[in-house]
Amino acid sequence: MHELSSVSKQIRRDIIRMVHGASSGHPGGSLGCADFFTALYFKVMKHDPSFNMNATNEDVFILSNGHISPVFYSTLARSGYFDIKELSTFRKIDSRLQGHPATHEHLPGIRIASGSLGQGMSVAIGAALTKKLNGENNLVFSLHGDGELDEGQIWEAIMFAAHHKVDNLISTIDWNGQQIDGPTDKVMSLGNIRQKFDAFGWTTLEMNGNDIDDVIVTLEKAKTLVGQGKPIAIMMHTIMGKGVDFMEGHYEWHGIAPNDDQLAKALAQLPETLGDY
Ligand SMILES: Cc1ncc(C[n+]2csc(CCOP(=O)(O)OP(=O)(O)O)c2C)c(N)n1
Ligand SMILES: [Mg+2]
Repeated sequence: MHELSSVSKQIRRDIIRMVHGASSGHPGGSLGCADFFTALYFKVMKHDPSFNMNATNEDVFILSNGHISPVFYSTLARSGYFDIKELSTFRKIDSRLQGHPATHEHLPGIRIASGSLGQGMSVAIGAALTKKLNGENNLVFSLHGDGELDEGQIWEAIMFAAHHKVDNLISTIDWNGQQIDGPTDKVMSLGNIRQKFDAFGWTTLEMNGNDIDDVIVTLEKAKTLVGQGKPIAIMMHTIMGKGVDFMEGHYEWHGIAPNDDQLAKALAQLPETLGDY
């Protein structure tokens, strides 16, 4: 797994440089999910960087918590969807790398606009049902924030997916316990979300989202559970801001950019492994 850890290190470095370069963006959730994105795009998912919006005969990934666009854009660029140089345009006027992903910009790898929380589960279910209708065996993966679960549409979709046996869908929840204004327990307590997904009729798994080996093993295990009549949810424990000591576990880093001093301190902890953009 040595190679993959150098990918996730570079992605973390890209995230910090992109958000600093724009003086805005969301480093916390992005850093926390860097190992998940690395595992998914560099190991687990069958996908084609030449990119076709129809997504036939390949797996599909839907990012529902669109504010963590820095980790998504870096992963796509590092996987060959577009030139890594374009990462320098993040959040700039006329860039294809908008603060929240948008299909209007035609950035390869972006399949839905997201950022308005709560919608991605419904889209992922629609994509999974489409694959079934077309007789395709490929899978749909999705990612959601834990704070995002405060949205009612999510629970309607979860109920729908169980009823309609959408068993080619693997949805992951970034269970970092933080959201925009504070810890999720303080803003609106979620209780035990694994038990909630169980009660709604899903098959559930749990993993350490900052241990790339565990992420790969758990996602591969999830793949063995498809086709059994139930959608699959993975509760992913992560640390907001993972990889930068002064950001770790602090909701304040949900959506602010590091200043020049903080940039230097952060980059000192994140060595350049694959070459900066
Ligand atoms: C429909 C909707 N309501 C509110 C917001 C504002 N908002 C952006 S991110 C966020 C918190 C999301 O928390 P979580 O999904 O846990 O993300 P994390 O902070 O862990 O990255 C909120 C409330 C939004 N983007 N969309
Ligand atoms: Mg969260």
